Amino acid sequence: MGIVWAKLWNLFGKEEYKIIIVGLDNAGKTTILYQFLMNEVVHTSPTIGSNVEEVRWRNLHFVMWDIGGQESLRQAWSTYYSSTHFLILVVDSTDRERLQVTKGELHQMLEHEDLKKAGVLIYANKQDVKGSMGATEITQHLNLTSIKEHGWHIQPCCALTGEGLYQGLEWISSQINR
Ligand SMILES: Nc1nc2c(ncn2[C@@H]2O[C@H](COP(=O)(O)OP(=O)(O)OP(=O)(O)O)[C@@H](O)[C@H]2O)c(=O)[nH]1
Ligand SMILES: [Mg+2]
Repeated sequence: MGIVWAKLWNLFGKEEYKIIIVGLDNAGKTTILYQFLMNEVVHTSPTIGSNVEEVRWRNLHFVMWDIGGQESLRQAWSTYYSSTHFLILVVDSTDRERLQVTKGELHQMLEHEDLKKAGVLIYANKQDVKGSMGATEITQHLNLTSIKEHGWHIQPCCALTGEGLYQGLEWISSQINR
């Protein structure tokens, strides 16, 4: 009975999945959050602190935390980690110079006790910009193949058009239904 109940509970979207959206400032995190919420591009300014929204998609119910990425705010990221099911790392694919900084932040996060069980979705955002890096290049620079303790997936996207965003959620859904 317990299992049947749990499946029904899931079917009706009662279970909440906590997602934290991190990445350097200007990566497009807030733009992505509000694309999920409203299917539109909102005008953003740099996030100080965080935004949190409930996003329902199919039968899934997500609580998404979009956390400010400026350098001075990054040390506070860890206060958001507890009970996180998925980590979304947003990369500005035009920002070659700071990819090493992102790499450092990512690998440090993955060491954190509270994120031990979290799946990791990397959005290679801003694919609309000519000359932006593709998924293969970003995979290499972030050394994603060294991640063995977490399920991970990289998804190219453009937050302005929404292209690729739901393919990312498809991957999250596949991890939940495994
Ligand atoms: N060309 C292009 N611009 C984008 C894309 N996604 C976001 N932007 C722009 O990038 C800028 C920063 O986007 P935000 O969503 O505010 O970035 P953020 O990651 O939330 O930044 P912080 O809150 O400072 O951490 C805005 O001007 C967005 O319109 C994209 O896919 N393509
Ligand atoms: Mg923001």
